[in-house]
Amino acid sequence: MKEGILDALKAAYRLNAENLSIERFGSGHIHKTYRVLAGQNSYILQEFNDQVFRFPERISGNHQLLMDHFDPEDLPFALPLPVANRDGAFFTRLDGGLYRLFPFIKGVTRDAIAEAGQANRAAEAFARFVLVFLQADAERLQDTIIDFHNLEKRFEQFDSARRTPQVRLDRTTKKMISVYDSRRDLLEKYLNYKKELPLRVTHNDTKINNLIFSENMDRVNALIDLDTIMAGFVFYDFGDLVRTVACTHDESSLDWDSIQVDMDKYSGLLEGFYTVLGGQMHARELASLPYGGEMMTLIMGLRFLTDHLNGNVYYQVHYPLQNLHRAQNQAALLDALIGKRGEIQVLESKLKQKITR
Ligand code: GN1
Ligand code: MG
Repeated sequence: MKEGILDALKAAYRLNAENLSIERFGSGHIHKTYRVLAGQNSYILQEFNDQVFRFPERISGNHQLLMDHFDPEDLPFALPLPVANRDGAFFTRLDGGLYRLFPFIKGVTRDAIAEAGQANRAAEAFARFVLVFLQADAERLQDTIIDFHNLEKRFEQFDSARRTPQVRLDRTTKKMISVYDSRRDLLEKYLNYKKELPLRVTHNDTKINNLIFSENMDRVNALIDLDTIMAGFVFYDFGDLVRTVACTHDESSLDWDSIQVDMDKYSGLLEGFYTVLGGQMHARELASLPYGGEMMTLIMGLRFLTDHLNGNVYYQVHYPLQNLHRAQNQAALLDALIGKRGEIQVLESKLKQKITR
């Protein structure tokens, strides 16, 4: 954090405290996040990544649109929006960077989850988010990142990165290129769903560390990282949860040879979505959920590999090969998910019977 930022921040948000203290916080890959202590008060400060989010005003516009149509009382957890600065704005330009301040919500975040009950609570929270806005006209939301989950466009970006790689194509990189290349059958499915499913208000970044749980993990206190709320398919939100919860190792693990699907947690997730959204969505939407697990794992792996080929220009990395390793990890998870299609179908039938009974 640059010198002088804290003083500027104090002025911009009229923070009445002698001393501010600040430390890095969380494990997000895009913005730089800090926890700020200002006397008795605690905040989250974010150095906003406007290379990734090129239209910050669209984020505020989307949030405004949703707040106009929805009553926070309808959700059993908080959706923390930024604090307005002394000019009434949600973004503050300080020394060339763009910053936001959020109220600090007490609780814990996790990159992985310990048991199926917690998976179920996480899924119910994300499903409730979709449910609350189900009647909203999702197409009035603006795209805060264009083609964010557009699998076709992500394959095009991958193809273009392959043509002009910024890194040496060693054996592993070549192997990963061919692994991801061979998954275009999932793109065909995507294009079919695109023709038939309705767009909903979706969160689009439902990785598990975007929930704040109570200390003992028995309830969800808040749903965070609201920048990617846009029109999307419900399977995106189910899918990113599968990717980050229903696996035996999280996306940063290097032990990809041991990655398996955790079927108890998977079942907890599916049950959470069925319980909240089962009677509310079209049957085809409900049936598309398992595809989301595969598609979101594929798209993240593809984006990690593309970023590796581009020389790590998008995601924050702790070491040069990290994006390649993330792509290897996601490829293994995708394999494991595809291997579980039969078991997942059995699970779906059971749950369907349960909700129609
Ligand atoms: C990014 O910001 P964070 O870490 O929650 C990314 C997601 C990916 C995720 C992979 C705006 O999310 O799409 O799923 O990393 N967000 C953006 O871990 O690209
Ligand atoms: Mg995050």
